[in-house]
Amino acid sequence: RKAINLADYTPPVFLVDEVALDFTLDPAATIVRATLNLRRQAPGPLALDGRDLELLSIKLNGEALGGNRYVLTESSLTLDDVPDVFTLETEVKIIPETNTELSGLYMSGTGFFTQCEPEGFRKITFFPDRPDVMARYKVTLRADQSKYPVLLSNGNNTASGAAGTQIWATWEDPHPKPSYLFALVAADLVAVKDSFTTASGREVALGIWVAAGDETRCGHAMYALKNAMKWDEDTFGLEYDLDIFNIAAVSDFNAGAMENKGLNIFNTAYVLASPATATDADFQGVERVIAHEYFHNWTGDRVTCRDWFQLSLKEGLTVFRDQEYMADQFSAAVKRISDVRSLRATQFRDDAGPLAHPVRPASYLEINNFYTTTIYEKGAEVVRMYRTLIGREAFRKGMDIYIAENDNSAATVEDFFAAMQAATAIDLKQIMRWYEQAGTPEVSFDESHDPAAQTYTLTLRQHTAPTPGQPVKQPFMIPVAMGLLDATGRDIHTETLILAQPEQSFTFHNISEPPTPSLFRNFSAPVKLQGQSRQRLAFLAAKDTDLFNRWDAMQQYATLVLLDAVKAHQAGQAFALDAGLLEAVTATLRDAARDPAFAAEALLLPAETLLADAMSIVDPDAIRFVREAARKALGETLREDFFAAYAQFAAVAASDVSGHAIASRALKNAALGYLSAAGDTTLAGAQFLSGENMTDTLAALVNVAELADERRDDAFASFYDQWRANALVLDKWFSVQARAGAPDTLARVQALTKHKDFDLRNPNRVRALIGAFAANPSKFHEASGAGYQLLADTIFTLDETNPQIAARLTTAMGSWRRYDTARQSLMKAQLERILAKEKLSPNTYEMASKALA
Ligand code: HT7
Ligand code: ZN
Repeated sequence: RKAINLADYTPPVFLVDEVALDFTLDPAATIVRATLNLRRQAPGPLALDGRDLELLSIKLNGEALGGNRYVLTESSLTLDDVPDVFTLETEVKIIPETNTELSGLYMSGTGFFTQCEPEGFRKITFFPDRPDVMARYKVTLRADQSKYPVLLSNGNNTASGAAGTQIWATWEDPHPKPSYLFALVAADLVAVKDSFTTASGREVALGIWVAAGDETRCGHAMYALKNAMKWDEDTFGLEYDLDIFNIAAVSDFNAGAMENKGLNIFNTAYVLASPATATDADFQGVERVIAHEYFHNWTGDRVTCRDWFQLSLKEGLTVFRDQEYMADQFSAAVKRISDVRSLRATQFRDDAGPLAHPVRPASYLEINNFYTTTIYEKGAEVVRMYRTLIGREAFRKGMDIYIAENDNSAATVEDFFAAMQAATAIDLKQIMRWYEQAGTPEVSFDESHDPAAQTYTLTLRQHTAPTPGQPVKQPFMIPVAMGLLDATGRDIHTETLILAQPEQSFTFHNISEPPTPSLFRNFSAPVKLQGQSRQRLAFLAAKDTDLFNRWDAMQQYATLVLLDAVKAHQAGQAFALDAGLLEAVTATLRDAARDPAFAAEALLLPAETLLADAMSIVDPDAIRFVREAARKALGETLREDFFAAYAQFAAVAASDVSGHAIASRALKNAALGYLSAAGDTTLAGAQFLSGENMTDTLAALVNVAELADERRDDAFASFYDQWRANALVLDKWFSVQARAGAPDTLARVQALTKHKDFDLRNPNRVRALIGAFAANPSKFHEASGAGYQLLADTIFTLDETNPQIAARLTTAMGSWRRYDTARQSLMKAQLERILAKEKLSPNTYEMASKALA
């Protein structure tokens, strides 16, 4: 497959105004009849996309066409000689039961489901499968009533009936939409129903459709849906625009969920939650994803993307919106901390490697490979920077303009820029570089204080290292939210500076004493700030008025001391706990009651992957050794305090999922982690046995998993016995084992790939075992290379059934050049083996070849 380039975009030759689809659903032979009303926009032939379709008949304006009137290839149907306005009818056969890619129409557990974004619709019928062709859909579904009693599609159910053993239903969607937002469900499901009254008084019927027995675990999803609907009205003035909103849950799904117009399809992992089966993080995941998909109704569905290069236009904006929603539900600072933690752990790493790409890529081989943290999370940071630069009021005005100007159309990143620019007098031109250039800018600073003039001058410099295909970078427009602190920690000045040049100086007046600058408050730009001394970090960690920067200073401080400890360990020296780290952890712990959710975040040491990113040659064993030694030393030294915190925060009901309860459990389980690291494992064992709440049970199990003895084996055996029938909980059983630091993890994961409950066809299970293992730095990178072999073997097999997931797993070896020569050659050999595979998918080809380039 050849590269698709943004520069080659041309508008569609034909638009489709209306489409009528008629499905006779059968797992082995589904018949799809499509009637397209087409209208010419430009000279040229009609070229329709189509893959894995058996063409049964084709008619133009009612007249059957012979084989000489069209050209059929593996991926297209082209008609040269067609009028400017006409109707095309096609009839195709497809085979849902053999569709293991989970793109298009496929079977899963309870019945038929679709996934059309980005290019799945072409596996259902011949169509101009591109987002700038927006049509009105009328869909009729026919299926065996006993097996598939529920028939759903987009929009409103306008007619239904039965004929013998078959039932049928017609759905009409009044809103024009691109093909990627089409959906159908024909399955044996039950509904949890509710309703929502919009701000203007319209009643919307809400349904969450799940397998029988799962209705009891839909309460949080329904709560989140109604809450998100209200929030979007209150925050952005955006009201839902149909009379029905349905969500259907499916257990085989390549991603988290899909925002199909009026019929969202969800991975069960983001619908089902009860305190006994889902962790607090799962509850928050459900709420976040429900809100995210709902918010797409305006930022994605009503205003969609012109082409897939604009993907971040809907995804970055919608992630920003879900981040803001979640920040409003709980603690804004803690939400920001956890978002930045994950941005640094995933996006920063990608931006520094061979798979780095801009928020708007210029080229791709396979668009499925571009659903990345750069498009989503860095894209959200770009939207946030607009708001930081122009302020909340102008941003809201810009959003109103964006929606009004682009409603019912397919927009570009330039359209979003134009709307924001129209709302402010600040010249935003340079912000476009964030869409065009990959890489994470590094910002350094110098400062000087003039006591006589009472001025303080801050000089900021930015530099961005080359990324593939972009050897030279132009300066970014970087908002620097900052404060100047006096010696007591009081803010004497706050401002948002704009750093737009490679180097810029800012002078502040009436500054009598040398202040301490607190830069990039609340993480005002996705950059790496360099050159902060330990002394300064310790001061900011204790005093900064910005909660995010207090946390960040502590993280940066811990990173510096742990990296020093890694060097000492590599030089054969014994581990010694840094006094400043001990002091900071002690202060956090003793002050935890003030804000337990924040304290729980602050108590977590930087992840192994973050420490790895700061090393020129990554030493995964030394990193793990040192991080564990620090946890053990802190646990031992502060044993009394950790026990006290554990007891203090233990008194919350197992069924309580309020913010207070979640924060208490987080703090208690952070204490449990340190006590377990210090060898106090009885507490974890007891918590595991008494657990009626999955957060507590799993936190205990994570610690027990580190013990390579029968206590661990008994715990996993009993967990398995209790939860074997619950797929989502069993996923946890797999992933805790794959993430463990115990010496035998690799062997256990190898054995688990043969377990009867391991299933390569189920993406959740693959992510739970193989994805989790590939994210376990010291075990995946075991010096023998057996971890790489295990991953590559999985990719090899999986590429034949589900190339999207296979390609995603391949990225785990993307950073191979960062390791020692022995590991480099072992990873490289596996990537080469994958690349040499016969009939390798374009998905995996793109990732493996770019990783090796
Ligand atoms: N917009 C959706 C993306 C998505 C997806 C992409 C590729 C393969 C399967 C997929 N399922 C959903 C989800 C979202 O970002 O909201
Ligand atoms: Zn999305």
